[in-house]
Amino acid sequence: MNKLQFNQTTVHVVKGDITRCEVDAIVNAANESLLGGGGVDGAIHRAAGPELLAACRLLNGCRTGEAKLTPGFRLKAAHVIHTVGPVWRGGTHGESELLASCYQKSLELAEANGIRTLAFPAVSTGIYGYPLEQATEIAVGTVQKYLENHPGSDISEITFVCFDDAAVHAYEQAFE
Ligand code: AR6
Repeated sequence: MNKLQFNQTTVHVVKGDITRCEVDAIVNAANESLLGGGGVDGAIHRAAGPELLAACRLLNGCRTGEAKLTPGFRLKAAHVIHTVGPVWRGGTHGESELLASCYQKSLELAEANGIRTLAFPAVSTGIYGYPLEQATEIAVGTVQKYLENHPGSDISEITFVCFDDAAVHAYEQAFE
């Protein structure tokens, strides 16, 4: 299964490059400095241009599990939601709660800013080492819980954007 429907919101998984998504907001898997890095963070900063770093400098960082908003500058997406996932340290350091918080806070920020279409990367599953299957279960479960708790949500589309087939497969499993 690669698609779920909750009231007026479609949740789906696609393979691709999140920097090319034509959505209201893409989510960045950032670090607490918000001053750029590798992985999807580096790709988003390259695609958005130097204005994004300048905007991020004004935010004074972001704590793990929190989310902050900037414009998208040269991206097709009007906004970037920067969230900071936990570094995987064996699973006994609150990683699952922090990762769930990334999705919850990103959705709340999107809703508060009139964002209707939103794309997430698989936060924490690259450089931060979070096991993929566990991370995608948290991603899908947190989105599902959010939509169940917000039946009037104006968010119409949530896309999980994956760089590779393994991640697509993990989301499809989590959708079952
Ligand atoms: N589009 C979609 N997914 C992508 C893209 C892309 N363009 N590029 C990578 N991914 P990671 P993290 C996938 O490492 O684990 C940075 O240095 C990737 O395959 O980007 O949260 C930050 O500054 C993986 O599945 O983020 C932090 O220091 C997922 O995105 C640190 O890395 C997340 O991988 C954050 O590490």
